[in-house]
Amino acid sequence: MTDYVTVSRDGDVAIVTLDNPPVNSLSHHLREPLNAALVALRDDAAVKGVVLACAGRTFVAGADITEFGTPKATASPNLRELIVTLESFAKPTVAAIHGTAFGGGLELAMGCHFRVADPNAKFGLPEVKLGILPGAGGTVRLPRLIGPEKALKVIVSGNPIGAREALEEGLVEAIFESDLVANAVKFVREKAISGAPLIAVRDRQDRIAAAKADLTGFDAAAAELLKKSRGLDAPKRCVDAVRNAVTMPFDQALTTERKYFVDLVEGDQSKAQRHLFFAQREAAKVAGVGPDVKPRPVKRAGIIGAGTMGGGIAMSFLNGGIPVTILEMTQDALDRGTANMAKNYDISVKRGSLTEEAKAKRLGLLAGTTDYADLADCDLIIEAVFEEMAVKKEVFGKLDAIAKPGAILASNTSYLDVNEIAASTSRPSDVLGMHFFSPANVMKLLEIVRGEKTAPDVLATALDVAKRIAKVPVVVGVCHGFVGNRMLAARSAELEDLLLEGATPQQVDKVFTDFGWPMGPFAMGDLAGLDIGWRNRKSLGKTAAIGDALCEQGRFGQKTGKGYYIYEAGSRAPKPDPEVEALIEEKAREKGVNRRDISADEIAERTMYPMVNEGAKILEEGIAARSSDVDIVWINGYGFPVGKGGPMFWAELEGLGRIVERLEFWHGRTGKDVFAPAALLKRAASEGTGLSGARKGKAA
Ligand code: 3H9
Repeated sequence: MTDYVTVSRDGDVAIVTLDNPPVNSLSHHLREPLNAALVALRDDAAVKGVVLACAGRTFVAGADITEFGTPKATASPNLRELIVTLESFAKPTVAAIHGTAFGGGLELAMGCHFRVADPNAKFGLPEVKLGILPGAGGTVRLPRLIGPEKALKVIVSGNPIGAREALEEGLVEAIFESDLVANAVKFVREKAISGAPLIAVRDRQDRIAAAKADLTGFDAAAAELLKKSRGLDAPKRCVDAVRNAVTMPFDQALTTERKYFVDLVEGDQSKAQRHLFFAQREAAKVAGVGPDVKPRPVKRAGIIGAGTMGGGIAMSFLNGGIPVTILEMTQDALDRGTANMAKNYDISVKRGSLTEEAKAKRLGLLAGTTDYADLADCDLIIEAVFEEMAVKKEVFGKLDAIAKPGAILASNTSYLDVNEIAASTSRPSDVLGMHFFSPANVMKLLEIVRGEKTAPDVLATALDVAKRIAKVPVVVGVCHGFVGNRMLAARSAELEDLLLEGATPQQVDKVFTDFGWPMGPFAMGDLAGLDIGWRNRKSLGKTAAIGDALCEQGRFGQKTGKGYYIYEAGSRAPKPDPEVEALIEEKAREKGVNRRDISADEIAERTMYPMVNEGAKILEEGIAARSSDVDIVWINGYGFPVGKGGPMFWAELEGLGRIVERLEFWHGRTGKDVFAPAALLKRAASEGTGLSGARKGKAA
């Protein structure tokens, strides 16, 4: 017995309790005593049955991810060996599951003859989200318990199922409303007394028999699931492995699963996805906001503006169970906004992702008003009005007058100076930015903008609210465009010139989609509406020869059927348009630019390297606290491909030295600022520290 594993007795039943906080992951220091305890119990004739349970907030949440890539990951006893020990028991074994039985935790539980659970327990094999597949028999045993098609869905999506579903599907044998371990003891004793034959999961054939005879349904389900695999290798391997569970003998399928696991875990995609797992958790840790800083209670949120953004933000709060008062200038605008929200919920109901009851419950939490006084009881008020400083200041002046003491005032600004907004109130310490991304009810990212005077408990509240409304928060400092939009501007800076110099929109977009972005920048512009940027440019006195000419012709993108591409009626598929190519050539002639062939490498270098460069400047200035925070912004707000781990992680794989060298090349050739390598980037490259370890300070 050790601190990590204790064995106690209830008569002739042994209870093995694992205790490896915070989530009972299967670290080597736990596996060793666990295996020893199991071997002793297996050989102890006085023990008639065994309960495997966990202390703390959860059952085992998986293998210890921090061990991956270290000798500890494979040191004996490994998880597969542990499961073999469990499966060799001639007396009944039961896993008593509360919290989350995830990954290796569920695999361990499937090594037992039986599983019983708390009603709130969740079961999942989320390995795919780490770029791997279950590597200790999960793909071979789960189909034997719940059937290959259901197992496929659980494994390829990585999403958990609840206790009731697990019971219906046959993954667990019983749910106990209370006294889980005591009931598990009773359960296993009854099994021991009954003397009924014990069948290990590996020997079960009943649930895979139908698929063995005919895999047509399985293959169709797999093809459907793989449509969402976005260039990632792990989902494909999950499908192969579950298929093998049906077509191969157990041991062969297990060995093949292991091989797939090793290949994936050593690959860049999994490294990237594991980086993101820890990066997301790191991002929630904010300097000056320790566990002693308590969030303020938020029982009601106020949202100003019921347009696309305000409506989406309001829906996020309603989805998180937080009542909302939404304000618009006129009753008409308010009615339109709330009708849009109801329409969005209707779509979810039609799709089957929301029930009518849930929809009614959410809308029941919504109150509309045209009177600022009705926001007086809100604990947090977020404005999503027109992106102009004077308008924002006017709104904040009104809020300052009516909001109760201690209420938090947030701006959803995408670019503006939060310090200036805060200074327009009498309570700048209660002000911060909460920058949502469109569509706000869908996109996960929340940039929390910390002003100079923002109080620590105000930040803590924003972080707490983000968790309640299922957003991924990243705290950033004040600058034009914060982290995401500032880097986006750098990524976009060369787009017009690339077209003028010889590229086509489709050629540029292909470089992006080949890289793994869901869309290229021109198709994205067409989707968002080219008139937005046009208006913005006009207000700033800026021009873009091609972008402006398209808008002057009424080519605003998808909504007008034409933009950088042409769209057939009712279609969202971009088709290259010879008229656009002619227009680009004409603009190049006017500007005296000689068009030439532009390679895919050049396009990547002139768009993605400046994006990384700007990220390094952002780190140097302390606008983002860590390079991994920048990655989280881009993964959750801009569709950066998950398998590449975010721009800063990707940059390190690409080679910082190479990026600096090419930036210098383009800087020398064009003299443009976007290519001037950031001092921090140069230092990280020359000192070999990587971006996360790079020193901040004077230029190299
Ligand atoms: C696997 O099992 C492979 C096998 O098939 C094959 C092997 C051969 N390891 O998320 P939280 C840390 S792959 C190490 O904030 P919550 C986490 O970093 C694994 N550390 O809590 C954080 O640390 P810190 C498959 C882990 O309550 C702390 O625990 N399993 C692990 O919001 C608290 O985490 C998974 O992918 C781990 N496995 O959520 C499950 N898990 O405090 C991954 C967590 O220093 N885990 N940590 O920042 C989760 O999904 C969530 O942590 C869970 C709890 C839902 C369990």
